[in-house]
Amino acid sequence: MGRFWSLLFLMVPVLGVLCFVCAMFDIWPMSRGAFGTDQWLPDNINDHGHVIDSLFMFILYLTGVIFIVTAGALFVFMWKYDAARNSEPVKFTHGSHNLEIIWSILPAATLLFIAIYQMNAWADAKLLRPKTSDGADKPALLEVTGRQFEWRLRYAGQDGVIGTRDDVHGVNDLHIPVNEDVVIAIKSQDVLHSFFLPNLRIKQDVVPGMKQFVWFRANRTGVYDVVCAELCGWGHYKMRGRLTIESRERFDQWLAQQYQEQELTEFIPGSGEEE
Ligand SMILES: [Cu+2]
Repeated sequence: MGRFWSLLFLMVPVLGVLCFVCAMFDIWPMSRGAFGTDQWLPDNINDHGHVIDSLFMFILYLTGVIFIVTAGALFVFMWKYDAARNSEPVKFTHGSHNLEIIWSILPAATLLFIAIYQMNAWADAKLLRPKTSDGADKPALLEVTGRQFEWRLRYAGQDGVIGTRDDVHGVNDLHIPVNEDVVIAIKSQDVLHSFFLPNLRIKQDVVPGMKQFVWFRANRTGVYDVVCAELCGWGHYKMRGRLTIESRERFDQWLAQQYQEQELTEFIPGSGEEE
């Protein structure tokens, strides 16, 4: 019976690794093409996206190797020390100081290495905010507010300042100009959300009481997903929007049109329309 269990446990790394390989190289035997061409990472359309992707792959390979080694060792020990075939009773020891030191230092050194290795990626995503021509921080094109269960958008409008009379408001319909550094201010109105633009490799927790900034440079036009990546309540699954990346001209047209439509229904105090 012990042999059965050791073989069953061996199936975990074998099937696990097989699934990864099939997904990465798109070689599912039965469903080829059924999920689109690539079943691994979504298309990267951010100039800086490859930094995140290579970091992801590096950590995946590292943890993959450790997973295969530990799962393989588990199999070998279960196979070799099967109780049905070993009449000698088990001997217990009080452990080994050397082993303890080795398996504490190895993971610590690995984590330290990853922490140093990813510093440029972190700086790129969190510290080096795009600048304007005079060296100041580039202002946000819009502000995104997460709330259960939608993304509220507020574009700066003509004056380029958020929080003024000409702001353009929207919900879940995010438009961004292509080939430009774009800064977005994000905040939450209620609980923890996570602002996730998979194709731009942007994912940032949105924390109540905190205003944060994300930035990217999209290099391809098209329609993509905006997703919430934090389990934020019963309606979390439907907290998604649409990201349209378009040329600067089309973006300006769209924004002007949104503004006009918004003005049509604007309540103007003192105009007598309230009666
Ligand atoms: Cu959410």
